[in-house]
Amino acid sequence: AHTPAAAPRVAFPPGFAWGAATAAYQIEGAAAEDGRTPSIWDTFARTPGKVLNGDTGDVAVDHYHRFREDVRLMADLGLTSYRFSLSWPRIQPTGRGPAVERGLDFYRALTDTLLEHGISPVATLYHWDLPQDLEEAGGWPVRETAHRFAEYAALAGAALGDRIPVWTTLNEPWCSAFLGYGSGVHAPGRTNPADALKAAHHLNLGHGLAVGALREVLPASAKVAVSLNLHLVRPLTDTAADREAARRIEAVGNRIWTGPMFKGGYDADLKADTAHLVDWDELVRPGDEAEIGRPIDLLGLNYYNPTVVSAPGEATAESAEAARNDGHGDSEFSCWPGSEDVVFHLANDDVTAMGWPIDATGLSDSLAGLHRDFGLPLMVTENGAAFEDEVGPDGEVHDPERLRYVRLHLEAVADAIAAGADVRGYYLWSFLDNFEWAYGYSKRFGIVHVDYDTQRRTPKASARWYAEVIRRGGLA
Ligand code: PNW
Repeated sequence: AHTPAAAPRVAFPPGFAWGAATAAYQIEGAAAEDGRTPSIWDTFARTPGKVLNGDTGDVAVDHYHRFREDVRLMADLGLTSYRFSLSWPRIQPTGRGPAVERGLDFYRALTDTLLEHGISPVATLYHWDLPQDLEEAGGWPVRETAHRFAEYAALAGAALGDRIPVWTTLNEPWCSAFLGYGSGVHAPGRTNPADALKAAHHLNLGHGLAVGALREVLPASAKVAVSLNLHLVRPLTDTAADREAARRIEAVGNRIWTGPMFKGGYDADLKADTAHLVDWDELVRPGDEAEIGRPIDLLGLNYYNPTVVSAPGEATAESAEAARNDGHGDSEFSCWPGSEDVVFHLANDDVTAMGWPIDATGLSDSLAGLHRDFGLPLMVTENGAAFEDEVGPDGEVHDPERLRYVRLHLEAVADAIAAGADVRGYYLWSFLDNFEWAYGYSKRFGIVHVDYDTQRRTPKASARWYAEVIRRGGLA
């Protein structure tokens, strides 16, 4: 039995969800089992040159077969909630037609195991794995895909709604639209700014239609949410030109989602900035913005680092590096349609293994801003850091940098709560080391180390520290 923990110095509200997060393609493996067909990420990863070292999610960390062990580890750490994603091609392989029972059975078994251990499941419907057949029919730039997504949401909600109390529609639609169809560093790897903007609208529409579909099949007590990687944008200087650069990036980075979801529609400045690329009056049909604006219960924020921008000008080696680290990846194509010439800067040079600057004030500022602008209950659905961890000779993984990163960001969450934001939970990215998209297995975000040869799991020092935070209900 545990001795009662001393009162925490930085306390969190009762019922605060202490979580960790993953996504299907990054951990499950079993890419061709039980009726699962390829998604755009299978196709992309199997295309030479797209993912570092030719890595794929074919096996990943074999969570599909090891979920019982993984849930036991979560329980050992005392997690009260777990955020994962449902693989669309496991549930509805072609993106059309009835659900596959064997696919649903995996998520029934996973959620049963979570619930047996007192861990509350949070399911994401779409963490980037579009069925390849739907990409071949045009993908997200095509309006029909939004309707297909809502149908899949209804199937999943009807089958699993009795056991999953919190549902999120999309994870980071900014990445799906602008890395997937703009810069091309994510699947499907297309590079057309007009298509990227069309994808953005159809992701929004898919979200709204899915919220409607979920409300019809979920129990009244279920909560519906979305996870957005909203950029905390800061102008490099206070000049009008730099503030204008920040306005442009906020428009196409953030307000393109939050405008129609929470404020009734797309802002005029966003449409003006991109009018040379798409005809918004043709793209957005009457009723679309109302559909996208269906009320949701919680807003999920994924936060890693702030974004510093300045007016178009001479790009430097430093700004090229900053641009890469803001998602441009290794691409000559921009992920900022209509604002390609804005210059990016690193907020500071205290960086993670991704090269992402560590600045937790961006998280408290983001949460405070979202609370002020939208007044919704919030969750931090992702926050965490990659570092170059190694298993030491003592068999332990010492990761003081990750521990420090998480501590700073939990303090920032507490600051936002103290300032009045209604933050309901925190999901550390990630529970396990996993397939880090274009970086393959080269970047480790887990609080649990995975040996990719043996699939052996080893909780890192940061995991043991997080367990202690959870036991105390806050920071010592
Ligand atoms: C998020 N960017 O991805 C995802 O939701 C996770 O699946 C991922 O593993 C995690 O963050 C860490 O990368 C992002 O370049 C990928 O701006 C790229 C960017 C942002 C988020």
